[in-house]
Amino acid sequence: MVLQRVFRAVILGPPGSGKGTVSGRISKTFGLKHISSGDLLRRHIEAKTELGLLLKSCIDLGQLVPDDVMSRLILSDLRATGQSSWLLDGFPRTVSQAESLDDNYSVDKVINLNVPFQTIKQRLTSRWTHLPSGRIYNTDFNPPQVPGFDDVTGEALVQRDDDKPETVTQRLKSYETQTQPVLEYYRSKGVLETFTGTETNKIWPHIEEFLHRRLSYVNQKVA
Ligand code: G5P
Ligand code: MG
Repeated sequence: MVLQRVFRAVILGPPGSGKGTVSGRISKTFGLKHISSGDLLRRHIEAKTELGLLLKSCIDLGQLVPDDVMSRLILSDLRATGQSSWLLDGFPRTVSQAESLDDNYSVDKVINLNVPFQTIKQRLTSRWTHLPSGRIYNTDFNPPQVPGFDDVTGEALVQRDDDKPETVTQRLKSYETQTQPVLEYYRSKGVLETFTGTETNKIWPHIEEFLHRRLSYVNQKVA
């Protein structure tokens, strides 16, 4: 689908709810640029800068990075993408971040993945990631062709340090206290769309249909 107008969306959901997996499908099907806050932070950590060390200390504890640091990083990334359509994955995660985003951009739709916490805990311990691209695998759900190696580049996959069970528990707590209020924030603005389930393959057709309808409406309004 070729978009005739800029379309900007956010994907929300607890850790491990499938935001990265669904974002990959949305960006492939609809051509939105996928911007993941977690991938952005992990690239800073890989670069071993002073900022990277500060970020790692928050992430490894399952705590959120301070709002001012996070908003500055994401907004500068968004400015660099210019006038394109995008899908933000993992940002905003607090009401203060949502307000900074609103001060700079208008968000057309927010996709909320509502997946039970019990389902999530099992998934994260079997996740493998290709850090440079952010490609995600799972030994049960979508295993790589060769165990431990990326399908596209053949490079080694790693397990994220914050996928240890105790850190996952802390991440879920941060989600409940700090991120759930963001759902209410967007609900009151009338842009929130929630998709509930335990399997990405069952949730995905509903999201795809919703975006097809929504994006053809955007194009009709432009024509
Ligand atoms: P991240 O990197 O944004 P989280 O915690 O929000 O991390 P995460 O863990 O990346 O979210 P996800 O993207 O929602 O999860 O899920 P995913 O990777 O697609 O799927 C999880 C696993 O399940 C994968 O292995 C996938 O293959 C598998 N899977 C998917 N669907 C199915 C299915 O149907 N069945 C099965 N069996 N498996 C499936 O943030 C990390 C940290 O960075 C900081 C925080 O410290 C955060 O904890 N951070 C921020 N701090 C402040 N503000 C922000 N805005 C921040 N953003 C990041
Ligand atoms: Mg992710």
